[in-house]
Amino acid sequence: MGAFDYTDPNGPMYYGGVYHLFYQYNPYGAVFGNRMIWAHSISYDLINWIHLNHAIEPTDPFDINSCWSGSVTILPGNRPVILYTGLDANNNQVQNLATPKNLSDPFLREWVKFSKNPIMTPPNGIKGNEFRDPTTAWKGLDGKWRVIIGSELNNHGMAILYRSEDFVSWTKYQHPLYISEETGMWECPDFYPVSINSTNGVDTSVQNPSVKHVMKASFNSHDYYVLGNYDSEMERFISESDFTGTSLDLRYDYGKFYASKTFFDNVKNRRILWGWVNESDSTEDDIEKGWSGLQSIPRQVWLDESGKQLLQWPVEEIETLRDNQVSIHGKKLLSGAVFELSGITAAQADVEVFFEVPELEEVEFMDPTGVDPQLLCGKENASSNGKLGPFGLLTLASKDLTEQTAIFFRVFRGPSRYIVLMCSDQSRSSLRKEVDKTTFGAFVDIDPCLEKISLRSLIDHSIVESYGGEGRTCITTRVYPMLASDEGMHLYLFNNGTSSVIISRLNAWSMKRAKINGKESLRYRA
Ligand code: DQQ
Repeated sequence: MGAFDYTDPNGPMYYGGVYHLFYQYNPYGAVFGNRMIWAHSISYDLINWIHLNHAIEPTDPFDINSCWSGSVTILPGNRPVILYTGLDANNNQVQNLATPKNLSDPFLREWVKFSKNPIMTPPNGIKGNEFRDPTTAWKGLDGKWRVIIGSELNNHGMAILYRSEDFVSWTKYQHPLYISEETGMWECPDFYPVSINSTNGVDTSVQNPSVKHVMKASFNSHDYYVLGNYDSEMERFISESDFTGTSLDLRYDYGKFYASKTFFDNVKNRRILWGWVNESDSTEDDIEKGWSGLQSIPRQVWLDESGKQLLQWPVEEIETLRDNQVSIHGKKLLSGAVFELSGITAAQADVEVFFEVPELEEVEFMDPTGVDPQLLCGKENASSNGKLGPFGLLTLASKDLTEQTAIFFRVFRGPSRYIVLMCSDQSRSSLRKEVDKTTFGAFVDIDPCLEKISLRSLIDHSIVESYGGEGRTCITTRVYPMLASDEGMHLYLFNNGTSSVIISRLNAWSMKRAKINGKESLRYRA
């Protein structure tokens, strides 16, 4: 096997009965390199994949130093086009167009670069290395196309807006669609509508009173989003809050998840989100193992009923990998309990559990104002007892628990309501010293008086993707257990709080391996 680096998802789409995913890829090395390309894989079900030849590689003056991130837009007549960032011969970032050579090939194996590339170059006042990552374009009510490009000016991250009648000649609009007050350079922006009263997704061009818009930007190693309204006449996105780059912002994921991108799947009427999950080990480790970087399990994304945040859930197709199942109903986890969930493969599993917390009265008080939940999770880790919590899962654990990745909750009484904290504690995930074991954490917007506290974790050797509160808070982590071999991996439920909690319902499955190029895939074992 050669050495490969996989990073940002690019241009996801559904075309001709096939899901397509392109992604940033270095065919020459295990880590990011100076000739990144667009690799291309296809799938009928978002789970089993076939790798095709690379779609776009550096060949011309307008992309000779790399083909960086971008998006697909499907033009009327079902004609997909790629907009991507090229690093030109002077290492300036420019936007280029490519179209399929043969539209009747559902695999869209070959792509042709437009002869008049580049179609956008860094505008006056914008640095040549701060102009990248075009979004999927949308069509305004006036019939013109719009697209945004990530940039920054005087340390204000922004989305530069371009408009076009024909998708070929683009004019920069007089002002950006959005400028943030607090952030630096924006990478991989995403801008799309979500229904106010339905979990269905909508096409990127939809503009009507039944939608809100999401603006996502990647910076400070995280994917942040704000909700708001798109005023197409004024060409402004009016956000309900601004990006601050702090723990106050909404994020798709409070662990490892970056440079993500959504697309509208018109077959199942849903919007799907892909994100890049990077490594927590060192560059030297990546070179030794010969690869780095994963794509998340694709997630369906929609607006929560409250209108205040998005919800995310693994696409339903992941359930086709479920194998033998274990279930639990109404089991009490006493203070100090560590209960092994046997009967499934702990190294590769899908677990969904609902906790009931009957003893709410005496929980500790916490005023969340100014509290950074990630720091709180680091301080109050999985072994530090509270009243209600920590309780949750010990994943990828060795039999003696020397190695364990704990995903857990704590409940506090706040000034006006209960507060639920969700943590992913990597501090004991591996005996290896050189890996980053930062603990992650975030609040989950649920009231435990009214609903059970749920956790779904997708576990696969070196990755745990966790969904708290039925998709309100997501945390993805990469871990590298040493002691726990496949057979020696264990999965536990635990309660280190002084109060009991009840597992009102648990379903867990061993997961089969997905097929890559028709064969069972390699495991994500580091
Ligand atoms: N990765 C790409 C850039 C993008 C960055 C290069 C984000 O286009 O800004 O591989 O991870």
